Amino acid sequence: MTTKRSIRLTTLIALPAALTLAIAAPALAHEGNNSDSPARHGRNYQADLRQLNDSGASGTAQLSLQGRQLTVKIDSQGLVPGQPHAQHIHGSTDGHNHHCPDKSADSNGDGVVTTTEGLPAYGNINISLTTNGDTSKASGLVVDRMPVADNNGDLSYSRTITVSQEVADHLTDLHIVQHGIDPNGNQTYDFSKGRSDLDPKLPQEATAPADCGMINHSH
Ligand SMILES: [Cu+2]
Repeated sequence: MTTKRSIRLTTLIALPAALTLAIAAPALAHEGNNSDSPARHGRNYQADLRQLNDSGASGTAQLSLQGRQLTVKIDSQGLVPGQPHAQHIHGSTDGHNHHCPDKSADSNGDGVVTTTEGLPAYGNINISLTTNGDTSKASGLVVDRMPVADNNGDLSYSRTITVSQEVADHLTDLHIVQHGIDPNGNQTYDFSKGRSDLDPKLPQEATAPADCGMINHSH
């Protein structure tokens, strides 16, 4: 019994170390780079997050890229207090001209641009900006690994992730979307706007986009 427990504990402790190594390895691979290459110095980007769905949310995302190591820092205000906010980098890296949607994307006219209605404009989830673990599209709605706004509706997020070369090369074709709105102002996600078109177990309020910003070079 004791042996079994200690093995299990060792596995739990060893796992984060293995993950850390896996994340660190690509960075080491860049050490041979020519010192003049942009990847060596890093490149900086910014996205001004503007409200969607009259959410009142706004924010700034600052991104820096070293090789394929992308650091994403987001500071937002006006989000639903105490609630998780799914956030993603949307868009594709194959030359599609995606952009943040406007109200005309509300195709059924119910006053909410849902994630599905916005999809033709902002494209699919490319990266899920989770707080830990997987960052693929598959984690898009894993709300227990998404950042939570504080009691004032402020949200701070910072994480360094390894991205594909395609994403590193096409960051300015992509944009950042934060989700979660509260049209009836009761400070929680409820079903007043129906069920989420993405996952019927979740309220529409939890998955509808709150703000969006295109990723641009910053100087
Ligand atoms: Cu999204």
